[in-house]
Amino acid sequence: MSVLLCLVVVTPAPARADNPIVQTSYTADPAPLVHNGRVYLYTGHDEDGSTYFTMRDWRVWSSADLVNWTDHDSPLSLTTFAWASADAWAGQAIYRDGRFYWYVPVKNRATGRMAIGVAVSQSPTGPFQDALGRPLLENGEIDPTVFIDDTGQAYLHWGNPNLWYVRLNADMTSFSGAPTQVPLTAAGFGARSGNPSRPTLYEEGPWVYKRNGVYYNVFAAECCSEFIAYSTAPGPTGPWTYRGTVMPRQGGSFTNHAGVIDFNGGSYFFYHNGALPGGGGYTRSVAVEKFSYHPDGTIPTMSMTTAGAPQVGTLNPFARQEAETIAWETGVETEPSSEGGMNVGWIENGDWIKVKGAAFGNGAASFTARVASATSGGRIELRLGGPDGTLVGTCTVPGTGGWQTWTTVTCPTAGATGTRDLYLRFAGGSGYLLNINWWQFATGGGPAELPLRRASTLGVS
Ligand code: FUB
Repeated sequence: MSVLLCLVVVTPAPARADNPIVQTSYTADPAPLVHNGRVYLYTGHDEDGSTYFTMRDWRVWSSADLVNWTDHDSPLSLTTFAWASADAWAGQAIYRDGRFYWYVPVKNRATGRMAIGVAVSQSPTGPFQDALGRPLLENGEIDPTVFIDDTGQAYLHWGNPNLWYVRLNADMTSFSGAPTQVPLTAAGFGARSGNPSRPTLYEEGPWVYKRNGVYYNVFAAECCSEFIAYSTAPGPTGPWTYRGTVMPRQGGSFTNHAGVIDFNGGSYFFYHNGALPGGGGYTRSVAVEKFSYHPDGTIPTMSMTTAGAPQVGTLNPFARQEAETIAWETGVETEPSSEGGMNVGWIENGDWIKVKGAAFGNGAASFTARVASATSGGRIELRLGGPDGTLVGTCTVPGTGGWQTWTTVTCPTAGATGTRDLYLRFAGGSGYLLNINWWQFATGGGPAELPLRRASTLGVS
């Protein structure tokens, strides 16, 4: 019996899932972009309860560590394109000369056909404007992917059921020459049987990039369900050679869609599945895996996991952190904040937010949060290791008279040392308790008190 008890005590708790990346809404068609030490993740947005690809806007998320993701809301929607009527489907954003260009497929109201639009912004998180006021190009096909070769020449590939490319001009909003069709051969894209109108595995969702002198096209293959496959080429326009499977058919969504980056010395594969509660083919969620290219540059076959990528570094809890920076959550949602950015809301008793790998070092002495409540408030319990983990502090939030009427609360903390997963667990009565905009730990009495402490330390007070 004592041996059994001992085993129970020392058995570590199972690792908590961090995949899919976002739980506050359904996301699809990931397009990651590395910029200034962060990964910006551009996604589509499946409406709750959707029974078709009913998609009206796109979303942006960002992360410095690939596990804690910050919500940047929706800086691009169908309404950005006055000429678009529906179908905010799979796109990709890229940076060039101080601007971010986001290429997306949408339905052209005037023609009823799918067209490619381009939106532009000076910030990776928008807001984005329609760069042209009309489609960049239109041939009824979808899923643009963009890359800039070492020569400076940019290429846009897209297509379903065919595969096309154009050479973009340096302004990124016009192109030279006519759209060119890539020959879909069995050697280039694998053979499909039983479908004479689609003789190769190529289906849609190309992701074209260059790495170590090799051009890659990672694409959704052979609907339905799709798997992810890839081809390589010695040049940006081919000739392509089929290389095999990147990710088999898995995950409860009949589509999949790839995005591939290198970040901080690692390689990462983004995709989508139907893994969230209520998830499926039209309620998808973006997830990520870390992988290593084989020495010859080929891509290993990988499976979907619930663990996701390992954290790159740690999160600094002594720097102000947006409440909408989340590794995992249950019960909460996000919304635009009157103070800028987003806040977390719709918080009820028992809901929680996980922030992974918070580096407390020698210890935190206090916790400060920016909060609001139109009711009588509640409590923020600060726990380590799990939603029921060690309690290191409790902050009481009063009613403030409105969900966007913000005040700052500070409470003492004890026992938060080392690098731990932090859980903000919310407690109180029934109904919605409070909103939270940002939070920050301090080694002393709280951020507001730090200047005073410094002054008294210097003998100035
Ligand atoms: O999200 C709508 C469509 O589903 C995308 O354009 C395709 O790539 C597929 O994922």
